[in-house]
Amino acid sequence: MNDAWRALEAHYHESSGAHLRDLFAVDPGRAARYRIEGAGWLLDYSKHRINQETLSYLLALARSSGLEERRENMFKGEKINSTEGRAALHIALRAPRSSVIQVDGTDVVPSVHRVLERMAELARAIREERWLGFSGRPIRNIVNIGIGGSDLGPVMAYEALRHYSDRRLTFRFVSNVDYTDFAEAVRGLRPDETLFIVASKTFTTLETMTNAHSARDWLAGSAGSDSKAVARHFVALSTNADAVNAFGIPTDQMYEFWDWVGGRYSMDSAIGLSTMIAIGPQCYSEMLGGFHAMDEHFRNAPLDKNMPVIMGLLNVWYADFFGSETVAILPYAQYLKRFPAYLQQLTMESNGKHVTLSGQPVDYPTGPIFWGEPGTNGQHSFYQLIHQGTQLIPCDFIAFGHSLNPDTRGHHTFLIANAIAQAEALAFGRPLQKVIDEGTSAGLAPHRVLEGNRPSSLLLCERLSPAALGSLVALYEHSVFTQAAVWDINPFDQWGVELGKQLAKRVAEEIVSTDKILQHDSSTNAAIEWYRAHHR
Ligand code: G6Q
Repeated sequence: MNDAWRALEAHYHESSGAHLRDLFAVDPGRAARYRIEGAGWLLDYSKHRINQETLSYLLALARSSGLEERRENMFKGEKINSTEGRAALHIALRAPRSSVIQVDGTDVVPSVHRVLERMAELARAIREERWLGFSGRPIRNIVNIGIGGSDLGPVMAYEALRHYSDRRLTFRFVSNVDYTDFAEAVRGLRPDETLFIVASKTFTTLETMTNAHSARDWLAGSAGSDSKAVARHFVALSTNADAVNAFGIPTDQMYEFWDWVGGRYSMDSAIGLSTMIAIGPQCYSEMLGGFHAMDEHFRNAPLDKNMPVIMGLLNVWYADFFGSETVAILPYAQYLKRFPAYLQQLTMESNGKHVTLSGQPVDYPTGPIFWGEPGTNGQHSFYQLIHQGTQLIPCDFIAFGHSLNPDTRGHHTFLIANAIAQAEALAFGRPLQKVIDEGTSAGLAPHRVLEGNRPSSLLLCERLSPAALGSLVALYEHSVFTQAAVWDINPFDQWGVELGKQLAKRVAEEIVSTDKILQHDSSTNAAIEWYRAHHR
């Protein structure tokens, strides 16, 4: 805890009692003051429990944590993922052809564009019906098999950009090792019209490889044992060429990426192949343009006019000083229905860390829990708790000026009116006197009071275009980075997921070999025995 932290803490104790009603009343220019534009997005953060002093303390904290230097190190390709000895260079995935970004003395930009060109060739071949299945029929169905970072980005992007997709093609996504996921995904599909994309950075992930083998069996059931015929129905997205070959996918059907692309930062690497097939190379390149525009904003805008920096610092403010444990992501756009799930991985796998970069235990809360649902659906379910519950839950409202499906009944206006109104209700509430003045009985009045003073950001954009999605994702990537810098943690590793994987392997072996003596705790032993007895 440094001086900047202590100064912010003192400021919190002095200022946190202020109500947003008063902050707005004394400052008519508040909305204009707390507003940033960049990369096609407008951030209104005036409904946060901050004043100019708060901002200066937060920015001082960011500077004292070395945010600017850390950011430069990321953009320069330094091995900032120190626990894995790797760079974290997702910004190179969307860098223009003319950029030079070096890792270990080699410019990675030409390789990025080479893979993008190969992806575009495949996307065009499928969209122009030149990629044929074993019976000579064109591919109509694309099934992405992957999990975690190799699934959440592709699913989210497909749903988000569905409006731009080639509607002749069917897209399905298989992630869970539960066979049901695979069985339902291929239900009704013709094998000779189906292409499987096996998306796995390591090509060793249990879930993905199990599903990939089931896919091969499913195809072989129709195509027979001719491995060349089967191979025509598989492409791989990976960093592990040997494992891809061993699976039987020819090298020219592998689209590579690199160890400096983290799984949850990979939706715009080769992992985005399904997205590119869906929306076409042109739209995909517009999406990359959106990512890049936000990268430039993050790298160059002054900290106090920097959207990801301000959003990241606000998360720190609530998590560490107000004790908020969660952040709600509330997109008022049905196409963004998987965006909260995507952000859960990006934020929580990145910043759910208990030690600093040097391995010391942190003595302050790190990554809050991210969750959410599209508006207006959430309003009819959990918003009650956000308005009147005992927890303080900062909210991100995301809304667009235009619908991609215009209507004549004013759906979009109702949709956006709700987003705006919810932010207003959260901030200003409904005080007791107003409730009484409205004629509510004394007994009921306390139940109808909304204390307000509940913070939110409003993120606005013209329309949900590929570029808008790219810049939105990059905005959160860099906000996560900002928080990690302040907390002095590594947002690019995920050691916490290892133990469960190892134990699952051991348990699976013990279930199969029933003669093995169980040496876990009594509860784990009992669960294994229960399954051995029931799964016969
Ligand atoms: C993401 C994580 C993790 C990873 C999956 C899939 O940052 O590393 O979610 O993406 O475990 O890994 P593979 O792509 O190697 O199959």
